Amino acid sequence: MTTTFTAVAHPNIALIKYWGKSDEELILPASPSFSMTLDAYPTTTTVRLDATAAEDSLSLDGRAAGAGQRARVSAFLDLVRQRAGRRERVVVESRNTVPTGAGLASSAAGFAALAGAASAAFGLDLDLEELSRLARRGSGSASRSVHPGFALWRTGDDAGSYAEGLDAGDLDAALVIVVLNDAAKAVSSRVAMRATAETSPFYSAWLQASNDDLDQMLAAFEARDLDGMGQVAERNALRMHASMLGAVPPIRYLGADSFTVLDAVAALRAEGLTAYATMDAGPNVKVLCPAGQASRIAEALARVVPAASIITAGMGPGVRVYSG
Ligand code: 2P0
Repeated sequence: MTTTFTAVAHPNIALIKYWGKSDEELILPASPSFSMTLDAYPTTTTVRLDATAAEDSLSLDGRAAGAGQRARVSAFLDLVRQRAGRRERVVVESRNTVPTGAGLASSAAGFAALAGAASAAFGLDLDLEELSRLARRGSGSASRSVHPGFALWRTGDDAGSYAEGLDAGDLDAALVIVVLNDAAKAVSSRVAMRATAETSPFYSAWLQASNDDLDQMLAAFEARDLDGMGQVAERNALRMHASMLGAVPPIRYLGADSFTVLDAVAALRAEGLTAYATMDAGPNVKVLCPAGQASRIAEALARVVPAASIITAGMGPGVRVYSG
């Protein structure tokens, strides 16, 4: 029997954000989120069973991972072992092409790939719903990277909270990703969303507004109305950042360059282009646009932030698992 499996997963960018949990241990979101899985920055993770090892080992890009990362991955693997009724330790090797911890969703691709490879290695035959639920326990946003294209991650209890894939039909969408700074962030999303929920007077307003934003996003998505989707996405991202700015102490991921890009995106809209910005737990800006406008938008943004690295991503595949 093969005991080595490899999985490939891609990051996703939320157009309606996940920012806050109703349950920290089960990683249940306080509000629903909606995302696009990218066709860029894949993470490839191999899991090999090692019946003789006393503990799990983890390498990231060829280097042994630190104790904190190893503990987080081992705790996740314990969930898989428990479910499979197995005890073997494993060797995990992961290669990540996205800058880790820079607000570019590295944990989403990472835990989606780990969920795929580990569940296969331990003989679990999970459908996408079950795989999404499992990936969620590693990192909330990973629940969405299981799916290709667009996904909706609903609130619920442990059984009810998973992402479902949505049919994008003939929707024409791309994201121009403006990487202003690829250094790891000072405050992790996990810590920052907890601090926002505990200390920001704007947090309850954020939850209410984001639920309303989702309804409008889904209506625009059903109508294949990219302008409508973009308007809601940009507003939702700014509302998430506004909730963090109200935390004590304030959490500020956006920098001066982020606002320079936001101004440039507004100027492109004034010229008639379909371009809307979204920002996650970092200064980088992702611009939603039709694929046919992406190169013009990327060129315009390169002129205003010449030090940035800019790539364009389209709709990507869901997690794929291979034997070996
Ligand atoms: C999102 N982010 O919806 C939001 C927007 C960052 C900003 O999901 O604690 O790394 O592991 O569940 O998934 C980042 O949060 O947090 C995130 P955990 P995760 O994409």
